[in-house]
Amino acid sequence: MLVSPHRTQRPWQGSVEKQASDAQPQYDPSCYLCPGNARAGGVRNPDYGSTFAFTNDFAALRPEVPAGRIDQEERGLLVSESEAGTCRVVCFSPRHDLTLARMSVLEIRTVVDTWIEEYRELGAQGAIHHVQIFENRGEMMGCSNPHPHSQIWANQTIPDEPRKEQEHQRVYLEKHKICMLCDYVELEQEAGQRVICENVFFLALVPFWAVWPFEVLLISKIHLADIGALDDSMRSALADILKRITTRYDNLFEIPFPYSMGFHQAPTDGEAHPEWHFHAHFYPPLLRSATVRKFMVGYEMLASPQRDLTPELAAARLREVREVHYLDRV
Ligand code: H2U
Repeated sequence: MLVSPHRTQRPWQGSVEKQASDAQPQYDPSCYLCPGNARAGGVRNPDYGSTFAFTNDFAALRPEVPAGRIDQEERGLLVSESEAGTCRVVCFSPRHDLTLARMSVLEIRTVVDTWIEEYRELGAQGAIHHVQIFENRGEMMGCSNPHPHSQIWANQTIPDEPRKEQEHQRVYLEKHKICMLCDYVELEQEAGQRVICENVFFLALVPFWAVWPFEVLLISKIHLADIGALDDSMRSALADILKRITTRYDNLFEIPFPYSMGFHQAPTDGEAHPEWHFHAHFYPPLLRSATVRKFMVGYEMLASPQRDLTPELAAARLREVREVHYLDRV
């Protein structure tokens, strides 16, 4: 990771994103996620009153895929394998105009409960070994609809990013006889300069290794392998910290802040995973303002990631904004 904070002083005549769309209505008759509306393919959403989960009509993963492996000319160069799984969509609220930042902690708690139900139900299926819960927020991140929602992709094999994390956590545990993220939480709490906010069970910080300018790592302070291990008060604590992080993000540039976020946790492969420590990553694209994003191009694509402001400065910026949403201020 190359850190070069002086780079933000360079003049910017490059791309300027358009501001996120204007305020949304509470109900949009043309939205395929609003209660009572028809989705593509004709299925009609129920008149739901809190969260609503359904199988993605355009699922990238399907359960009925037969097992298969092709190694062209048996040279080990062009190898393809089939992958079974399923994709779900979780609507956070019937309200089209809300976001996590504008929902109450109690409402977010129902989202946490739904994620846990989904994680458990999907993970209990023998052919599903990994459950990825994530949210793409904002047009800049390719989100197709402003209605508050997340996705879940559940499949047979552990995908690349969690597999790399699993491997590093396993090696660290073997070497140091302590969980890597338990160690890291302690170090960051002592240091303090990368911490953004915390509650009894969770710590939000800009990680030392952050690639994106305002990247955030949300870590459970207690050693837990997965979201299913959260008890009643931890679930509420997760809802609380999610609201606080997303509110701080929105307040930074006073816009609905775009990001991709997702949970990383133990796979559902029936094995013991003492190395896994439950956490979430937030990857927002913005750098200088509401309209100037960080481009991961050139050196970043071909050599190594480079960041334009230090993680300590990013944490200070996120720490100094308030936890009252700019739209809720009187
Ligand atoms: P994104 O906005 O993050 O793309 O999520 C919306 C998902 O909703 C997307 O994966 C699905 C898309 O496939 N979808 C349906 O399942 N049914 C529809 O009628 C439209 C969109």
